[in-house]
Order: sequence, then C-alpha cells, then structure tokens
Amino acid sequence: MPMVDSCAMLPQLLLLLRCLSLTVAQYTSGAPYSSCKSLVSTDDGQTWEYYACQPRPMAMKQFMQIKVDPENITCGAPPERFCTLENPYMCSDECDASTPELAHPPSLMADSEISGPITYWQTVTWSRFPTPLLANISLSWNKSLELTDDILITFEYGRPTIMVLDKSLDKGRTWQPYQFYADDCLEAFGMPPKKVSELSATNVTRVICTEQYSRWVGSKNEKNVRFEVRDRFAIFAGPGLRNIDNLYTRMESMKGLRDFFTFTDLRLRLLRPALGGTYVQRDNLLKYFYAISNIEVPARCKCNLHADQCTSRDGTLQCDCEHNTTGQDCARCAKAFKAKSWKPGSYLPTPSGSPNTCEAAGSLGSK
Ligand SMILES: *[C@@H]1O[C@H](CO)[C@@H](O)[C@H](O)[C@H]1NC(C)=O
Ligand SMILES: *[C@@H]1O[C@H](CO)[C@@H](O)[C@H](O)[C@H]1NC(C)=O
Ligand SMILES: *[C@@H]1O[C@H](CO)[C@@H](O)[C@H](O)[C@H]1NC(C)=O
Ligand SMILES: *[C@@H]1O[C@H](CO)[C@@H](O)[C@H](O)[C@H]1NC(C)=O
Ligand SMILES: *[C@@H]1O[C@H](CO)[C@@H](O)[C@H](O)[C@H]1NC(C)=O
Ligand SMILES: [Ca+2]
Repeated sequence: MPMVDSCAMLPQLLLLLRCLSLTVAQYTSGAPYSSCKSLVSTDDGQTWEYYACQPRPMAMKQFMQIKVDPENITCGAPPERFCTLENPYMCSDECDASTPELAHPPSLMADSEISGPITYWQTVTWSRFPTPLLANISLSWNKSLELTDDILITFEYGRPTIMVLDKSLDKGRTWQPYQFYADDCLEAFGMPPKKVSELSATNVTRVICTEQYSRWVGSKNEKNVRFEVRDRFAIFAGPGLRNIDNLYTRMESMKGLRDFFTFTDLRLRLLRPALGGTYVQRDNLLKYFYAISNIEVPARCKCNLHADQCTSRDGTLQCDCEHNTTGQDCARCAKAFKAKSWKPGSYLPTPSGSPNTCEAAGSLGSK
C-alpha cells in the first residue's frame, strides 16, 4: 500500500500527525466513506488525499415519480361510496376526485406525514368481483440507487392478501421480482413461505415469498409491509449493525450482493386486497379496496464510490463526481483523464477504502 510506504519514510512526528489527520478526516464526518478527499499536511506542504466515498442515505420518496396502472383504478371518478372491513355496514364514506377533501390521488402516497391528518391514495372498490382487483404502482427515480434500510409501505384499511414487489435495474426496461407477499404463499405463488430470519450468508440474495405481512391482524394493529434490508445487512454486520466493516467487505467480495440492493425503479403489483381474515363476502363488496398512505424508500445514490454528494438537477438525481470521473453514476473517466481504464472505488481496505481515481492522460509516464 503506497500510503504506508510514504508514511514510513517520514520522521516519527510527521508520521503521527499525518496519520492523525487521516483519522480525523475519516471520523469527524460521521459515517465511513463519507468524504472523497481531504487536504493533508506533509513535509512538502499540503496535498490532497483521496478516499472511496459515497453519498449519505436520503428519504427517496421525495424524488420518486409515481405511476398507477390502470389509471382509472384510483377512486373518485365517478364518485363512489365505500365502507371498511371493521365497519362494514356503514357505507357512508365517499371518494370523490373532484372534491379536494374527498379525493385520494396517487401523490398522497409520498406526501409528508409529519403534520396534519393521514392522507392516502385509494382505489375503486371490488364491485366487479369475481374479476380480480388489480393495480400496479411504479416508482421511478431515473437513477441507480442503493437501499440502506427497509422499504416500508403503509396500508390503511388492511394489507393486501396477495402482492409482489418488483425492481428494475435499467430504468424500467426489464423487471425482476424482489419479494412475494401472500397470506398463503403455496396457494398464491407455489412457493413455500420463508422469513428473512431464515436466510444465511449463502442465500441472502434469494427471492422469497413471505406470509408475515399479509395475514389479517386487524387493519389498525399492523399497517406496514416491509422489504427487509436491515435484517439482511445484519446477517453480515451482526445485531445493531455493529460490525459494519464486515458488511462492506462482503459487498466487495460476494458476487451479486451489491446488485441485490441496487435499483432504479420499484413496482408494487397489488393482486388481491385485504379480506378481513375470511372469504370474499359477495353481498358487501364496498369494503374491499387498496389504500396506501406512505411509501418510505431509504437509499443512497449509487456513485461507484466516486462521490460524496448527490443532487437533484432538472428533476433527476445526479452524483457530484470526484476522482476525475463523470456521468450520472460516475461510471466513466472524465475527458483527459483516461490514462487508465475506469474502475469503481473499493470499500477495501477498510476503513477508508481505495479511491481508484482516474489519471490524467500522460501522467502515468511522468510518475
Ligand atoms: C377502466 O378503463 C378500462 C378501459 O377503458 C375499462 O375496461 C375498465 O372497466 C375501467 N375500470 C374501471 C374500474 O372503471
Ligand atoms: C402490471 O404489470 C405487469 C407486468 O408488466 C402486467 O403483466 C400487468 O398486466 C400489469 N397490471 C395492471 C393492472 O396494469
Ligand atoms: C434521466 O436521466 C438522464 C441522465 O441524467 C437524463 O439525460 C434524462 O433526461 C432523464 N430523463 C428524465 C425523464 O428525466
Ligand atoms: C438458507 O440457508 C440456510 C442454511 O445455510 C437454510 O437453513 C435455509 O433454509 C436457506 N433458506 C432458503 C430460503 O433457502
Ligand atoms: C483531477 O484533475 C484535477 C485537474 O483538473 C487535479 O487537480 C486533481 O488532483 C485530479 N483529482 C484526482 C482525484 O486525481
Ligand atoms: Ca400520505
């Protein structure tokens, strides 16, 4: 490692100072890999040191584009009455798209829930039973992102009994299932039910069907459906994610692990609504529908460890590339810095990683 070589050539005091400044640069800024460079003093004056770096996680719901299919699945045009599973004989609630207080448009899945009453997107009721009540919700960012915590989808009035979460890595051109959800996995998908807690290091990237979030427990008791990221991280980093270095080491060494948490789009395929723990009751179909109040997607921009900031420009997220890289994901060397072929930065060796910077054309010969 060149850094150690040059450290060893310095007098003891300078060595100590230099290594201290590295430590301070890496740790005062909080999370590991949080800065791309720092100015350090050496006996030759000040010089830049470069590190592998990544942007901090953000609440990505603020940047997502939402599309609901079919468009007329959203309730309210024409206005419609509905009731709830827990209050099935009081069908006096109304959804009316033309009245702001009674409208439930898709944007209410992503608004802030901190102040004011809970707001939610709502579909038409299952009045056409037995034709399935189907809806797709596509969430797009037009940018590669990496999950940093659980995806959390909050359903008002009961969670779906059958649903699929899909993801795309290529801005919606191709899709793959991410997780299946059903109250009976064998019946709905022909898959045995699994929990993330049953996964181990060898099969952490397996796509499972879970029954944990689809069984009827009362619509007010449990509203959330999760895609478990934290529990998957904990397989490597331990409880509380205390050994995060081990996770980063595995991200480098285990084929497919980083890609598993990477996406540009997500899609929810809602296949059957909450039924209240029993069969569909044909005499009252106005209590069956979907309603989503919030979707949390905690993630960071994927910048190939070449940026510590990611900003929204013209409505699209973009890495602020360092290390003389360029592109939306810093996946190319900048013009005039193509002396070597491009490489992503590396989490290894921990804790500051390797920047794998792009070199100025012609600079290799002079070094
Ligand atoms: C939505 O539109 C399609 C095509 O026009 C129609 O077949 C379908 O019945 C409509 N669905 C609802 C719930 O109105
Ligand atoms: C949802 O998307 C899937 C996959 O593209 C498609 O087969 C299905 O017809 C869509 N469903 C609706 C209701 O648009
Ligand atoms: C998506 O991102 C690319 C790359 O930054 C950009 O060229 C394109 O205009 C964006 N598309 C949309 C619809 O914002
Ligand atoms: C994953 O592997 C563990 C043992 O390594 C096994 O017990 C478990 O059943 C596997 N899970 C799946 C979903 O294959
Ligand atoms: C990138 O290029 C600039 C000159 O444009 C140079 O000053 C800087 O040190 C280079 N950065 C890296 C990480 O190589
Ligand atoms: Ca809301």
